[in-house]
Amino acid sequence: MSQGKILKNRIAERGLAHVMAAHSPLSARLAEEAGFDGLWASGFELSALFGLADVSLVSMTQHLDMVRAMAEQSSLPIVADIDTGFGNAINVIYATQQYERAGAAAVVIEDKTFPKVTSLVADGRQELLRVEEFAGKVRAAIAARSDPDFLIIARTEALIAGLGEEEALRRAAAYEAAGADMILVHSKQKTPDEVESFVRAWNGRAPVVIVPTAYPEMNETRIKALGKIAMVIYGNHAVRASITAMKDVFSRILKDRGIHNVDRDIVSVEEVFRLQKMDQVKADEKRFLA
Ligand code: SPV
Ligand code: MG
Repeated sequence: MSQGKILKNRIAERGLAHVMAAHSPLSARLAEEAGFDGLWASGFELSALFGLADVSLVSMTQHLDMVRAMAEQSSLPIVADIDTGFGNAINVIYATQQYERAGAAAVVIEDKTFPKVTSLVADGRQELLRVEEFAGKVRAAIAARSDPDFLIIARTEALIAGLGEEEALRRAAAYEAAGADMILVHSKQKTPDEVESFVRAWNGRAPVVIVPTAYPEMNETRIKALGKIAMVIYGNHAVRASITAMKDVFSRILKDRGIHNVDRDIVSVEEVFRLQKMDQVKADEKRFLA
């Protein structure tokens, strides 16, 4: 069964897919063990991993390599964040083919101009493409996929750009008409109201995807009460959790002048061996090393 079909089935079974951000094969495996339904190959997280701002600096090849590596280590469906599609509709064709081959289940393409500026930053320069041009990119992605279950998710940044609900709805309808399987609507308001209002007003057939980073009170109960939302993406919680943990442990080691206190609070080396599948290496040694 294709990855796209697996993701569609999960949504059909559970009503709502919980998708966790990942920036490495290790974080992908941890998300899978925790029980998430899918992985968000986040551009923000991978940029942060390189110490870079999320402004189209990480190349498609770098992101694609990471998606491939995550697909090798986790069986969860991957929703690939391909930003603007790395250029125009021609770039989108190539990107869609590459991400499908890399083992992703879906791509999310956003209607900003290239190079993009990260969505949640205060006073970010948010420029949107003309609706017709972005609809062409959606059509290009649909035409480029080989598996009809590979999901093309169109993301509108109309609310992020401050253009209001009417413009967000107009864009979502145009992208649905262009063939998008789902509509991701992003918001940086601190409360769920803006997105809740959009979802209530949305009368398209395409399910909605949300990334409630800025409005964390949007929990499963609220999402399910709204209906129409098929997927919730926890957009940057892997990298933020790692930063919290590393900051804490690093500062304690220096404060304690040693590792004696932190040792009991961090995972054991044996746990890392488990995640690295060291048992398999030992078994293979027994079998194959003469
Ligand atoms: C990402 O995680 O890269 C996203 C979500 O696109 S956000 O950073 O909130 O725009
Ligand atoms: Mg992104």
